[in-house]
Amino acid sequence: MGGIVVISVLKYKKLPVIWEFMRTTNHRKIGTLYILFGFIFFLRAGIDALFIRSQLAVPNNDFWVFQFEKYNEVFTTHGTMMIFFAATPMLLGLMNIAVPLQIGARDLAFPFLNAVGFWLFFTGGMLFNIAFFLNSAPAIGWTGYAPLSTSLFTLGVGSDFYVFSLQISGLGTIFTALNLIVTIVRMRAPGMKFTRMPLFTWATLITAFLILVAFTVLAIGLYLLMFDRMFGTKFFHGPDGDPVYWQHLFWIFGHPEVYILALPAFGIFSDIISTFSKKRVFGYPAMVLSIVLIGFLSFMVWVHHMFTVGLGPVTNTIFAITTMAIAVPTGIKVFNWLFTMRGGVLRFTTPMLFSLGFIPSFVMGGVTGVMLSVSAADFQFHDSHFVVAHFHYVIIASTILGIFAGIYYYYPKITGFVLDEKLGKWHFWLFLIGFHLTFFPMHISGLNGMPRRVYTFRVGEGLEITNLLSTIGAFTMGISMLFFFYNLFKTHKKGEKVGNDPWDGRTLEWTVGSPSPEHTFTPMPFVEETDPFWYAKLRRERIKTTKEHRASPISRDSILPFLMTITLGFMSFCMIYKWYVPAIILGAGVFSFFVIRAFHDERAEHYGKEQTDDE
Ligand code: HEM
Ligand SMILES: [Cu+2]
Repeated sequence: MGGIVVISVLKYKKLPVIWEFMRTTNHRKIGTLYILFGFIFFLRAGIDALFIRSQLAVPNNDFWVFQFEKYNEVFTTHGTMMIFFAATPMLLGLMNIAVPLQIGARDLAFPFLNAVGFWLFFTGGMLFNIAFFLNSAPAIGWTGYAPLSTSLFTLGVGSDFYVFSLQISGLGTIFTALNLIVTIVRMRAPGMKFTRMPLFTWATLITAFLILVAFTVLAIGLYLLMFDRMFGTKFFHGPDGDPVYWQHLFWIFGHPEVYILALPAFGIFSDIISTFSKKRVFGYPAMVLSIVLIGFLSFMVWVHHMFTVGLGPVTNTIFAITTMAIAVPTGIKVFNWLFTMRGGVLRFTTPMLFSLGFIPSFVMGGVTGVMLSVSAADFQFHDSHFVVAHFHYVIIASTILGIFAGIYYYYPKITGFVLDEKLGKWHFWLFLIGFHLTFFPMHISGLNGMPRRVYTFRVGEGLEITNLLSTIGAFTMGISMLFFFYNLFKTHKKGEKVGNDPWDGRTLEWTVGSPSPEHTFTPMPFVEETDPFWYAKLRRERIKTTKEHRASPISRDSILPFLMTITLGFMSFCMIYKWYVPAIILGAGVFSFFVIRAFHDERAEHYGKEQTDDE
């Protein structure tokens, strides 16, 4: 993969473009980078999934090297990469691209910080991937359960790679969340009240708050684990430590994390379903309220991951009830999506198909979720493939279908091209069919006793057919991705650019050029209702604008974010191998970049000009 990139870069002499993207602080370009690298990591984790499924295709299988300890490494890499380095960043990318445009802002509130956030994710992702090439991939599951993850049981550096790469990329995620909160609260166009904000922006706002709390808890957990592993503390093992403490910290982060993945997708679906039904979203206040409620409840349910730990029936019952409660706001949203389509003028474009595929698939994941929330029943389901089926139904139906819907929908805003619809439909149908074929049989394997995280099964356990079907389904999903690649290739080859508004959109992002220019919204739009662009078009008017000026963020190129984070990456690498002297030197380097930044403002030469016009 890297080789192909390097060769094509050298061949087409794209070095100036790379240099440009390394220094950019523009929200569209950073969003593009997020999606690009998130996607590369998605492929890597997807290939891991195919290795897992190849090993599990038939009983007593001995596929290449992917058994025993290697199997542990593969599913750990798969899970960790999918959650932290594929799903989360691709969503952050879509937010970066769409949110400023949806609210009529020029950029995120802190463009420099935005670049730092992206490069932290990039550095974390690279660090995690390097482990594989040093034959030190972590093998502790994406949950890093103690005491397995402590130095008592994993002596090698694999678990340290897990700790440091998640710590670094998590920091970037926190920065970006802060940035999004300030942007949405402070940078909205005049008249865009909270009650007029598009739902993707609403979902982003709530998600950003979840990130702020959840990723902070993760950071604390990872620090403690780092101390346990490197400096001999005993938070999670030994007579005074407790592995259950890790589980609490991890799941206080981990459960909200699944909503950090789901809520933005809900927002994307709401906007898309409304656009392609030519109707306002049904029950806007209920939609917003249910996002808020889901966000709040997501912090009240973490113990449903720990029903079998032995916290007692009272605790289990309380958390069973709070878990079931989440079904209520989720159900409200499902009905509102259906009512939005009712009586609408439907257009079955690719983004719409991905949104429609989401609804029944997600409901199926929700149903098994309610089953799992019954704490007594969970003793049967726990750590079986039933759980694997459940969470893939939820995550893939919401996050992954949402990301694809978002990529097809916003592709014109990113590149100026609309992706080919016919190939898009092939991609959608093969992906959806492959998805159900992979994961539906896993419910049955799970109920038949197939444990999670175990690399094989025997003949005559009633697991042969379901596993074979799952493997065929997984490869069908793999094949569907080839249609996506061909689509990218063909679309760019054909090279037909589109105008501002290829989908007949409703919100402000469709009033600016495709791809979105670096300087938008001068003069500033003035918003008087939800879906302002749509109603302006109905009245055959232009969007109202205002002469007033308002301080707006200025994005200016700077290589500092890249240097800071790469140095931090090298420092972490030295820490992992306990090379403390170079680590301290590199740490001083990171600090000095902060000092340079404090005394140097890349926007300096621009001050005073900003109010003029064309900029
Ligand atoms: C694209 C097709 C995918 C396939 C075929 C697939 C397959 C699998 C399988 C078979 C396992 C169980 C491994 C085991 O317990 O031994 C697994 C685990 C997991 N998958 Fe996926 N998966 C896919 C996509 C995803 C996506 C998109 C995400 C999240 C965004 C994801 C997140 C996870 C997580 C968190 C685990 C748990 C890993 C662990 O136990 O440490 N997967 N996957
Ligand atoms: Cu949960």
